[in-house]
Amino acid sequence: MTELVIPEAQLVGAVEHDISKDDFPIKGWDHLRFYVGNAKQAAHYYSTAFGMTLIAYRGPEQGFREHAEYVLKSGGVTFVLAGGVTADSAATKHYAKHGDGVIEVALEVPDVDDNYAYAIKQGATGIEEPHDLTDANGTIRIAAIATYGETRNVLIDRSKYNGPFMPGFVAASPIVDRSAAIADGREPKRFFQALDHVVGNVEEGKMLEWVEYYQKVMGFTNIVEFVDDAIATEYSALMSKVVANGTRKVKFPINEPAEGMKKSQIDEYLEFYDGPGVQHMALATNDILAAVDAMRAQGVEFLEAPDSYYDDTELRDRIGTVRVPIEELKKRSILVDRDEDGYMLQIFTKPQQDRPTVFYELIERHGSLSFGKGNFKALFEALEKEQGKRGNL
Ligand code: TYF
Ligand code: FE
Repeated sequence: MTELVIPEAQLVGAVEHDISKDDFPIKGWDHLRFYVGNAKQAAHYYSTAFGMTLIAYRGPEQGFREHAEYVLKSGGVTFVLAGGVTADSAATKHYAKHGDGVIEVALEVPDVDDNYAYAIKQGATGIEEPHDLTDANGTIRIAAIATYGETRNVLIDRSKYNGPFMPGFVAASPIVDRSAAIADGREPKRFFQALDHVVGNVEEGKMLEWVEYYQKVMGFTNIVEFVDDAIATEYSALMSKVVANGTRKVKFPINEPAEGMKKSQIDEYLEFYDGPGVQHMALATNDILAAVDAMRAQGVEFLEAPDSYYDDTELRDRIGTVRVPIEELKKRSILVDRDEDGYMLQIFTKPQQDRPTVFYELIERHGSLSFGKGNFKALFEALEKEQGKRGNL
């Protein structure tokens, strides 16, 4: 299988924009750091089921006595899986309260001190002041500010560093050998290439506060989509707004529960995560069909779309022609939506840990810069079906 190479900007719907004039310039995503119950096993899951490659590690062997941390990559996406080695480590405590979850959403910036100073001036809460981390491979400048729940936005300048990840980490070899699966076409080289958006769930009545927070602190703007009142009460009982930086590489949808006929999927998250946090991460892929086939073959569970979603003539009229016959999408439960700029294909996994909290989206954009508004009804009905099975509706 030859990998179709699509420029990252196109994959994630980025637009032409000069960050040098921004108050809070962002080069792009750096990494997502997770606190998990068992990082060794999670690293194996993300290697097999998500096709990611282990590139770096640090733990007790390197003198880090609290955590074992595994760095996995797929194209431009970097995950750091940190597990507690001791009963009172930060990861162990975080896991006890929240289950597996995201602790850091890290952004690469040109000058950490400038970004940090601006954020603090604009009302952000500092968690770590700018400081250097140094080893034989160079220096990283890093700082952290607080966002919703216990989640942090980390700011990183890695322009003076050329080690495998960050000072203290050592290079590591892949956990699994996928070369045979790639050679015989069962798996694409990468299942996904870039991070598209990271969604936060916040408490009822707090969505606008967090939208305004990102507008003030990071100079983000509110883009397109929101879940309007009609959809909110009839199907999903949630409200959602999206903020993005100037290049639109970094997109943060923020959800809050709304009063509806049923208990909101956002309420279920807030209850089981025990507070606000990252709900889903959208992974941009240049071949969603190959990615879904490979992930399903490894046991990843996706939300099912009803057959009626595809048989609807309204769908065919609204969508027009896409790169594959609708039957190919139907076979895999891949959803499709079109806006004024183009179309996109998307699919959602079921929760990826015991608690009904964090999940993933795969997204293949073809010009479309939005979030699948046309799919909200079908998607939210599928989500609520699962919520009902868990007895949480
Ligand atoms: O990120 C988005 O906006 C879409 C749709 O609880 C969505 O992926 C919105 C809210 C939600 C699940 C999916
Ligand atoms: Fe999404």
